[in-house]
Amino acid sequence: MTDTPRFYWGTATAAYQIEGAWLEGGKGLSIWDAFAHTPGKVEAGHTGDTACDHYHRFAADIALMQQLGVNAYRFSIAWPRIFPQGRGAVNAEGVAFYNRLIDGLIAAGITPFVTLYHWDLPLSLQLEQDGWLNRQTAEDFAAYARFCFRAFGDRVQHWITFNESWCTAVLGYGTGYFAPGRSSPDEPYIAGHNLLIAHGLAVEAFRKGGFSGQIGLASNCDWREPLTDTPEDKAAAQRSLEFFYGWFTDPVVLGDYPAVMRERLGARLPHFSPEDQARLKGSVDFLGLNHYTTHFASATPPSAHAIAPEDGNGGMAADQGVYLSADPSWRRTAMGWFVVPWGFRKMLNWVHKRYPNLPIYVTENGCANPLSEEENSQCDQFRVAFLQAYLAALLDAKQLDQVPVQGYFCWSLLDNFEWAYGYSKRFGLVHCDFASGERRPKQSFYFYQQHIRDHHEPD
Ligand code: GBH
Repeated sequence: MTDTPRFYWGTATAAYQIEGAWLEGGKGLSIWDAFAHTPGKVEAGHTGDTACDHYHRFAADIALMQQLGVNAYRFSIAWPRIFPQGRGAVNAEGVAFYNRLIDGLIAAGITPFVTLYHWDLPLSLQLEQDGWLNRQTAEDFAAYARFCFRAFGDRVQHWITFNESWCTAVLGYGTGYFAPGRSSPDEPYIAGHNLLIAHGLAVEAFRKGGFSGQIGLASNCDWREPLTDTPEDKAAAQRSLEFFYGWFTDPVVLGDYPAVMRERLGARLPHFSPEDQARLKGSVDFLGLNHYTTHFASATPPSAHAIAPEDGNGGMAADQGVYLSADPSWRRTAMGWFVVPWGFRKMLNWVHKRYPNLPIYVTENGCANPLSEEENSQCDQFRVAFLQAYLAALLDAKQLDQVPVQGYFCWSLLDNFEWAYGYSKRFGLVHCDFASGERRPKQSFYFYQQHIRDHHEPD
């Protein structure tokens, strides 16, 4: 299969957020099944038990993507569908499901980008060995990854090992907002370390196994704009970006954590053995960036409009010695995230400058539309305006700044299970009625369809 460099316009989803069928097809339980079924963890007690029922409706979803005109689709494989207990016996029905999905995409002319881990760790690995706090989980991940390369690698040429390790580490082990719901100052750095080791082991299996194609990570980062142009605030913004994107990207490109993390965290930040380091350095063929918002960063508390560290940052802001704030004139999405398209352009430039020579895929970008507007109609004007502005920023970075961006994946194809927010936040280009499963394209769907037509790059 040849892979000529061309621009990929796609959409993105994740298994637990859309598949449903939580007890079907031989699937084992994941930490998200357990977390969502724990009272008080997810808004309104929502779970991903049925979600968008994509497990049964995937063919209709492929047809929707064909109508949209995307030439790529990023989805994740549910590890517990392949190995219900995390390791050991393979579940053939799970393998068959992803074979049908991948074959259907290829028949529709859509290139699959496969994420191996989008947060749904097999529950048994959590209960038996403390999940990502234990290096054994990294070994188990590598075995699962190797199985997927063998099973699907004849058709899948684009692999993403981990989605947003920052979220797993900080929200899963720092604030406890996400599964497995742990809350500790130090565990995020231990979990993050084992996630990186798992990535290194999987990439080693990929490369030594002689599989063709590209492999990388999808890491999230919000832009940090210095609040003032003092050297202190500029350093604070840079520090914050290194603690955010650099945490998971410096090791896989340069071979170790950013120096500023070592300085500030001391013994709280684990060390890589020489073998791990050798495995990690240069272990990505591309950089994946999930980007949603922007904040100001400063070295001293801002006089106003500060964002409490509880807002998604856990204790990490204190570790960084950074204060976050925002401009009160910035519009906010239904998540409360600020809409700052120029931050996206700066973010892309920062990534390219720190890690030159690597192609970049924007593996996620999108917004939750304010519900009042969306519930009444398909007229998601807010999302249309958001995409218009963020896509313009993307093209500025690509064309004017020469940042080597090779793809953009809009989050998300469908309204879906938005983690701790349940179904209360809608990110889809397509409206999903969760009671009936009915799908209906929104105005933003037609906007993105037209955008893709206007920016099609011939193969
Ligand atoms: C992604 O995470 C996930 O990959 C995806 O599964 C999810 O559905 C989607 O985005 C939408 O949430 O509170 O102002 O400090 C998003 C990562 C990390 C982006 C935290 C916003 C904090 C904003 N998010 N960040 S704030």
